[in-house]
Amino acid sequence: MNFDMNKFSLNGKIALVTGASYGIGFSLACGLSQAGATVVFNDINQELVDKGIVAYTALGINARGFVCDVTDEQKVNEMVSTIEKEIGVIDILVNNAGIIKRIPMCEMSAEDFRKVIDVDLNAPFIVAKAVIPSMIKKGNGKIINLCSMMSELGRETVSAYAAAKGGLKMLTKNIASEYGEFNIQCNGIGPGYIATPQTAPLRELQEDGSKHPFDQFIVGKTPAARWGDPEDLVGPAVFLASEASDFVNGHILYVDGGILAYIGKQPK
Ligand code: NAP
Ligand code: GCO
Repeated sequence: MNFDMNKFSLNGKIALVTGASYGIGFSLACGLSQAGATVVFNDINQELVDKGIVAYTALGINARGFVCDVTDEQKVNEMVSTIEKEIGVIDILVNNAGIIKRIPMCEMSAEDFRKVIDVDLNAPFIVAKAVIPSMIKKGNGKIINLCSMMSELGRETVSAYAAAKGGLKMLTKNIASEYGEFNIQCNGIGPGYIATPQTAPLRELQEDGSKHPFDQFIVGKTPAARWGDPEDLVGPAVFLASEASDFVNGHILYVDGGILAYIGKQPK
């Protein structure tokens, strides 16, 4: 056996990362680019896309950005067909765009609940549906869905997010089941608690300068004893985007510093 290490390379591949002006999406797109891929991203408004372009350019990455709300099926279809015409068929889709609303369930409006489901579950369906036909014609494709600890666990205030991310885990397995025969692999990355703007409210310092109680709670729950960094997700994403993972399908790769393996600190 002589394993070809070039299977980890993304040279010649085109990757679309949704919601990737900053945060996890930005880091993943940078990693895919550093592994050889041409990167395309979208975000919800022009200001964010411009901010993303400046950040990519500063790293020497020539990324093309689109304004596109991933919940809008017509806009998504238009964006995908423009990418296919002007850049090429999308080989790698990373469904990263997501939102969270932290509201106790009985105080949450049905409208807020639907909004979270729309962005975190319906949108990955819409974007995947838009890219799969050309992947089938081309004979290969990789879809990576950003799942969560909440694909497995619940906690106070995140009912809609947990429902969406649990659903996204099953959408991942279903895409793998339905399109695996066309050499399309659909896997999830389940990040642990990662320091990004989305989790900033959980890490704010208290008035007396002490750490937020949730911050201390997460560090205690994580065998690695720290928050994750978006960079921690890059290696797993490059692997799942590359030919090295061609027989990995419908898997959720938890990148959580060990949270899901851990029963919690034992009393002293
Ligand atoms: P983030 O900092 O909030 O970034 C999410 C990005 O998605 C933002 O640029 C956001 O734009 C964009 N977005 C939101 N709604 C959109 C829409 N309808 N269309 C297009 N773009 C949209 O989040 P993050 O922490 O980087 O998380 C990225 C993904 O990883 C999410 O799916 C999240 O649920 C998941 N995740 C995060 C963590 C964590 O600990 N941070 C852990 C597990 C999973 P706006 O700025 O306008 O909202
Ligand atoms: C929360 C957090 C989480 C994380 C992440 C965990 O309020 O509990 O925001 O849900 O962002 O998804 O994996």
